[in-house]
Amino acid sequence: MRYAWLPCLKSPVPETLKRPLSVADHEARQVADGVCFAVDRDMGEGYKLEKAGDGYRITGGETGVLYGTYALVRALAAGDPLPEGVQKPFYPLRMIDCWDNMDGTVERGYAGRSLWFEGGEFRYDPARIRQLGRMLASVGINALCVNNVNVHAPAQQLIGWLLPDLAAFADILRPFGVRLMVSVDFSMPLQCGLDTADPLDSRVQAWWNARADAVYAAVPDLAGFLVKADSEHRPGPNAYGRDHAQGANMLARALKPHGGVLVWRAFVYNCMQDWRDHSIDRPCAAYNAYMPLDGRFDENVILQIKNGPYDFQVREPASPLFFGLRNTRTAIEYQLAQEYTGHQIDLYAMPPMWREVTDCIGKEAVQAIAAVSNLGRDENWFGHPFAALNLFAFGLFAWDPDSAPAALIGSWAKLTYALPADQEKTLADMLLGSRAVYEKYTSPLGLCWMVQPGLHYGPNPYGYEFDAWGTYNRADRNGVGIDRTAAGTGYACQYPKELADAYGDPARCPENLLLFFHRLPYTYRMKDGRTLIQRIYDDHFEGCEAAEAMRRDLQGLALPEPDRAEALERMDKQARNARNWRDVINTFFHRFSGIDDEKGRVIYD
Ligand code: GCW
Repeated sequence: MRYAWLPCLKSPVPETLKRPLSVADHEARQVADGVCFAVDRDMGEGYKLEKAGDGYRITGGETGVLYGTYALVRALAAGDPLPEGVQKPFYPLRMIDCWDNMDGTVERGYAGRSLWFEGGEFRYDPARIRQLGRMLASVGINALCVNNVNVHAPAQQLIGWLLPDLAAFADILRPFGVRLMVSVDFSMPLQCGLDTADPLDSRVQAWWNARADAVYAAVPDLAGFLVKADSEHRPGPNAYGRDHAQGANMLARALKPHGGVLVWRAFVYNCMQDWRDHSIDRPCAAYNAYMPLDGRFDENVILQIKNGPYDFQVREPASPLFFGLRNTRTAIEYQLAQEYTGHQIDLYAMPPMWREVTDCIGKEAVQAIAAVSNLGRDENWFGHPFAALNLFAFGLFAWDPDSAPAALIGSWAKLTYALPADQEKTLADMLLGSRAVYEKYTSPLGLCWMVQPGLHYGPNPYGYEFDAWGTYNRADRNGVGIDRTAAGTGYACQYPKELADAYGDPARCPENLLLFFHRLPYTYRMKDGRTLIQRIYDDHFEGCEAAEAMRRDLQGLALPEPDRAEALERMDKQARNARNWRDVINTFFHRFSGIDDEKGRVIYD
C-alpha cells in the first residue's frame, strides 16, 4: 500500500492508538524527538506550533493537536517555516462525499472499487481504513459521507439493521477526527411499513425521530444525513405537494436533539426536458427552486450547492445561489472524482478552479465545503498517482480558502516525490497548467456537454443535443451557444447587477464563458481580433500540442516506480484523447461553419 503524500509516514498506525491525542503523539514521534503537547480543549480544531528547546510544542484542542502534528510534519518535510500564531480552519465542515454503493461499485469512481463496501455489506481491511483516516486527517478533512447520494439497496439499512457495522466503521475513523455522514433515502418510511413519506405527516415525523434516536445511540458523533431529493428520479417531498424546506426541516428536526446537521443537495432540475422546448434552461433551475425558500430552512440545515449551475463541467460560472441566498446556510460542492474532467486518466489539477470560484463569490458566501471523493481501492488510492493532489489540496483549501493554487500544488509535489528542484518545478508547472490544457482540447469558451453520453469521457459534440437532460449547445450553420441574457433565457439576470451586466454583454463577458452566456456567429470577433471559429480551432490545436508537451516533460521526470509507469501509461491515453477531441470538435465546427483554418492545419472531413 502506498501513501499518496508524506512519504515520511509509511509505517502503519498501531492498533492500540484509539484517541486523537495518541495518534498525534505517534505521528509526532516519527518526525521529531522532543515534541510535546498541550491540550487546550477550548481550541477545538485549532492549534499553535512553537519551537520548544530542541523540539517543538503543539498546543491545541484534541483534534487540534492532531492537525498541528500533521502541519508540523508537513513543514519539516518540506523545509517550510512553521505557521505563525493560532491556526484554525475557515470552514467548520470539510467533507468528502463518497458515492460508494454497497455492491462494491463507486458511481463515477475512477480508482477502483469501494474501499469499504463489497457484496452488499461493509467489507474492508481495517488497517487500510486507518490509513485513510490518517490521510484525511493529515489535510484536515473532518467528515466523510459513507454512501452514494443515489441510495441503492441495501444502503437504506445503514440507518437500520446495518447500524452496528456503521458504528464499527465510525470507530476506526473517529481517532482521526473524521465523523461519518450517511446519505438517506427520503422514501424510507414507505419501505418500513408506513403508507406515506409526507414530511408533514406526524407518523412520518415520529418515524424519523425514532430512527435518528437509534442512529445516534449507535454512532453518537454522526455528522448528520445527506439527501438528494426530487433530483434525477430520487424520491422527495414534491411527491406530496411539499416543498424542499418542509422536507429538509422535517429531517433536520429529527437530527437536532443529537447535534446533527441535515445536508440537502440543491441539484434539482428537470431531467425529462424536451430539447425542442427553448423556454426551459437547466442552469436557471436551482435558483428558481431555492430563492423562494431562502430563510425557511432550520438552522441545522445546510443547502449543498454544486459549484456551477450545471453539473461539474470543465468551465461554468459560479452558481448564482451563492450570491442570492442570504438567510440559508450553504455548502459548496466540488467534484474531485474527474467525471467530466478526464476520469483520472487526463491530468486536471483543480485548485485553480476553486480559487476562481472563491474569488468570484467570496469565501464567506458559504459556511461549509464538500467534495465528491476521488478515492477507490486501487493500490495507489486514486487511479492516477497525481490525482492524489486533488484530495490533498482540497483538504488544505477547505482549511484555508486563501491558499494559492501554486503553493498547494508545489507542496504536494515536494511532499510526495523527492525530485531534483528543476524536475519538481516541471511537475508542479505541469499540474498547475493542466486544467487550462484540458479545457483547450475539450469544450471551448464555456460550451458544456460535448462528451460521450453516460460515460463522460471523450468527445461527442451532439451526444447530448437531442436528449432530455437540458444539455444543449444548439450549434448550427449560423453559430453556436445559448443566449442566456435578458433577451434570451434570462439566466444571466440571476446574478447581482454588476455581474449580470458583465455576463450579459458579449464584449465584457469573460471569454472563457462567452458561449455559456451567448449565442454567436462563427465570424464573431474576439478581443484579440481572431474570429470565434478561429479561436475554437486554435484552442484545440494548442491544447493537443500542450498535451504532447506534457508527455515529453513527464518522460524526463525521475519519478519512483510504479508511479512513473502508471503516470506515463495514462499520459499516453491522455495524448490520444486530446487528439481525438481536437479532430472531432474541429471537424464538427468546420462542417457547420464551412470556414477553413486560417493557418491551414489539417481538419479532417
Ligand atoms: O452528474 C451527475 C452524475 C451522477 C450523479 C449526479 C449527482 C450521484 O452523472 O452520476 O449521481 O450528477 O450529482 O447527483
